[in-house]
Amino acid sequence: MSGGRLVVVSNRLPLGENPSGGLVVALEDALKTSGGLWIGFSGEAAQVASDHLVFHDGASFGRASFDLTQADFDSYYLGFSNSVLWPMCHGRADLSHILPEYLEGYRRVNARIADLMLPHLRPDDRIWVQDYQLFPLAAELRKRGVTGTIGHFLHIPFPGPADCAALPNPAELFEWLSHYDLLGFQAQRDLSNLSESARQLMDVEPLGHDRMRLGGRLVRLGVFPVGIDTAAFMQEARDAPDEDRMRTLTGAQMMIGVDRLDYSKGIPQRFRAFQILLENHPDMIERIAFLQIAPPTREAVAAYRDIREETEHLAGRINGEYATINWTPIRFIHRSLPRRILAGLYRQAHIGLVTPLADGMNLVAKEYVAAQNVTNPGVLILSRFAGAADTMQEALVINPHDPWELAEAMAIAMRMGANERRRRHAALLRDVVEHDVGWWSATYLDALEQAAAERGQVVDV
Ligand code: ADQ
Repeated sequence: MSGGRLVVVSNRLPLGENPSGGLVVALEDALKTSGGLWIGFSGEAAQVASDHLVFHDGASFGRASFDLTQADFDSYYLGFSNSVLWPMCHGRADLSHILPEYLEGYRRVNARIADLMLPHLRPDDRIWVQDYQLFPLAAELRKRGVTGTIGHFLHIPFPGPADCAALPNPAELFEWLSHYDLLGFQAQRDLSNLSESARQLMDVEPLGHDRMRLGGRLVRLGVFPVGIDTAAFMQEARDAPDEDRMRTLTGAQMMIGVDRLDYSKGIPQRFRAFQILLENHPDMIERIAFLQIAPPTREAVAAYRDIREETEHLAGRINGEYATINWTPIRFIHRSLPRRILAGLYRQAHIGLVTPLADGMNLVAKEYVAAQNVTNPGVLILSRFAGAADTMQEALVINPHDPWELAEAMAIAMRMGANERRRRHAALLRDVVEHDVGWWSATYLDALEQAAAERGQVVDV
């Protein structure tokens, strides 16, 4: 990068071991290679919000954290971020919960983060803001006199016009976005949603396919599909405990799902499809074992407690109905596992099941592919609604709302011959290797550099 230092800001600063959020995994890898300062929430609730950032050693780049009071955490994070923005961005306005104090808390926390950052910023910093919790940050920094380059990357889908219109004050979202020099998205779908929402709600026409004039400012737009640290993950999987020994522990071919327990991930839908598989293909009984790993998140939000109850209930019912003395159809683990163990489980699973109803990208799809043994790879079943489906067409791409189609895909995957599995896997692996997390951050930062060079130019509409 030809400009100054890279400053990354994200909701959560990774301080602990074994982080399970995709954003954390992706950014940690990206920052290792680019150097710079990473600012984020410490994870600590404070009695009184402190007036300075706390710096942490022990990483190959600078890390600085802020705390939040419980009230701020409740309104900014659980409230506006995860009870309003998350459901709207995932097409679930029906699960949103709008309260005026959520929006106030969201604005207040973003303003405070800008205050805390200000003394540590240099004029030539390139600031890269991550995700939906921090949409207003650029506007707050601009108010405080920051004129340097600021980019944003959205890890989740951008809402179309109907979901944007369901936000409490949709015009404010576009005002927040207008202060960035570059807006990055996971998939073309998101960029199109932004253009369409701006056109319908704000009467704004895009300028070609990659820029837009918002509030009198020029904003560049781009698609940058996030990847994983592919080489490291492949190595991790090769070093995992040997496959034959693990196989005897399960006795059947394994199908694996790995997700945060979130209503966007389509877990009940895949349980129902699995039940249809067992019903329609009795030869699969005792031959397929479904392992679902899903650590609960955001349990203070009611919709997340509901999804936990629903999935536990379904798994219990299916197990009660189909289990034999020697075999349990679904094993459901509510814990985060170390990456090394996860890599080994992916490698021995004959089917990787990634069936979100909406998903920015989905890194599990890429991890599953990277972990396979190339001479005897497993089959990826992938929802067409994951951003990953744009580039991973050699998976069995399915509609997760249709349990019959999904059950058939499971049966096809169980029976797929080694030649076809190898052909599909080779194509998928090529994409995951070429477009890894290093490629993602380098491509984004190049575009941010170009945006920096173009700043100040007046564009006539
Ligand atoms: P997430 O919604 O968290 O991320 P995802 O992309 O699947 O979804 O990433 C999850 C990550 O957490 C993966 O690396 C996975 O291995 C890990 N993980 C999940 N369950 C785990 C468990 N039980 N134990 C250990 N690790 C676990 C958001 C967006 C996605 C987008 C990412 C990155 O919602 O669409 O792909 O950010 O941009």
